[in-house]
Amino acid sequence: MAKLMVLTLLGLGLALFRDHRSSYLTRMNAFREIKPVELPNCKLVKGIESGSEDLEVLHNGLAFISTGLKYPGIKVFEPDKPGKILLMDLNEEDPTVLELRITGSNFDLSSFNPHGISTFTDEDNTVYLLVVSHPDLKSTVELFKFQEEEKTLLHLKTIKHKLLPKINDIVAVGPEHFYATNDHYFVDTYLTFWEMYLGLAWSYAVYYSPNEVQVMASGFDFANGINISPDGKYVYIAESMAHKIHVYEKHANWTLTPLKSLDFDTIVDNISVDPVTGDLWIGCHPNGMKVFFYDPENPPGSEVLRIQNILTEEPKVTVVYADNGTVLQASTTASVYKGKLLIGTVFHRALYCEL
Ligand SMILES: *[C@@H]1O[C@H](CO)[C@@H](O)[C@H](O)[C@H]1NC(C)=O
Ligand SMILES: *[C@@H]1O[C@H](CO)[C@@H](O)[C@H](O)[C@H]1NC(C)=O
Ligand SMILES: *[C@@H]1O[C@H](CO)[C@@H](O)[C@H](O)[C@H]1NC(C)=O
Ligand SMILES: [Ca+2]
Ligand SMILES: [Ca+2]
Repeated sequence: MAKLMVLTLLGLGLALFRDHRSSYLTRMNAFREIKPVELPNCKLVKGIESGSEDLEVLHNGLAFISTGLKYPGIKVFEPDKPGKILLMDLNEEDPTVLELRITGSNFDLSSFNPHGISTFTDEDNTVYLLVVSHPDLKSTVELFKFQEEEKTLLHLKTIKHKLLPKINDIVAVGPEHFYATNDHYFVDTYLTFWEMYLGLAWSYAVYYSPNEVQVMASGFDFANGINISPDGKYVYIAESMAHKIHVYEKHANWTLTPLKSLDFDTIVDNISVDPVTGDLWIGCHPNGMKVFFYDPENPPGSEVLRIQNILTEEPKVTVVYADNGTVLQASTTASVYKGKLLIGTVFHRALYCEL
């Protein structure tokens, strides 16, 4: 309640300042134009037209893709269709997607609204898929067991918590254990708009386990993608509106200590980590205004960054792919598997390219 008061007062105060508008546009990266960077042999993934907000590739080349996100303020091409989880086998020559059937008696498919996803593989090779969902614009984490033979997802449980009010992405560190980002402090669409417009930076990251839930990092201007290094020692968080990637040292008690931050000229979204090299692959929105105020005549572009040697003094950042929206609009995520790159988008297609 105190924060609500502060917000109202701040809103009234700051609305008077013209400067605020310009800082808002800077945070949105509203002036950024795209210089195309192409990759050879790109193919659109058949069967994905309305988004692939997040994807995750298992060690064996099976990729899970979440599609059909409905998020306030963001364009939706198929508002009446519930979201789905798709499976794609990247070992195939010309991979196609297959919808994973969801089983389990207590799961309401009609309100499934999948956002960030993450997997956890147990010692006995059981694959758990954790999916952030927004049924009726609330936030839950849905826990599934992947049944590869049957190509189904068995729903095991729904996780909700007051410290998980507005989840964007998660990274699983156990079957029911994860770090999650809340992209805003408020849940209400009107209040989140003001929170974002004013740049309050009240977004935060949480560690969740069945017996302990704790805020581990806070003060973000839209915390978005979160991921972990292959050795499990470092956690990465994308701060979208500040255009930063933060690196944290992760301790045995799950607390995080800030180590360093990298600045970019783009709105960083989901972070994927190459399990072999440890490189970060980041889906980015070059210009946030074009994502939030969608105009088909002037669509948002896409950009994929690769960061090598992030822990050293001189990380190497490469723009691997960039498009003005003709091919791919609003990229959120990018993952590599055996020399190929799979790129997902908020509400548009998915692209599969050779590197
Ligand atoms: C997005 O982030 C998750 C961490 O929650 C990561 O595991 C996943 O690989 C990322 N998706 C891609 C492919 O960028
Ligand atoms: C967690 O571990 C770190 C590093 O060992 C330590 O500095 C910190 O005090 C611990 N925090 C808690 C809450 O136990
Ligand atoms: C994007 O680039 C393509 C080719 O590079 C060009 O034909 C097209 O007009 C551009 N579109 C926009 C919206 O700038
Ligand atoms: Ca994710
Ligand atoms: Ca995201």
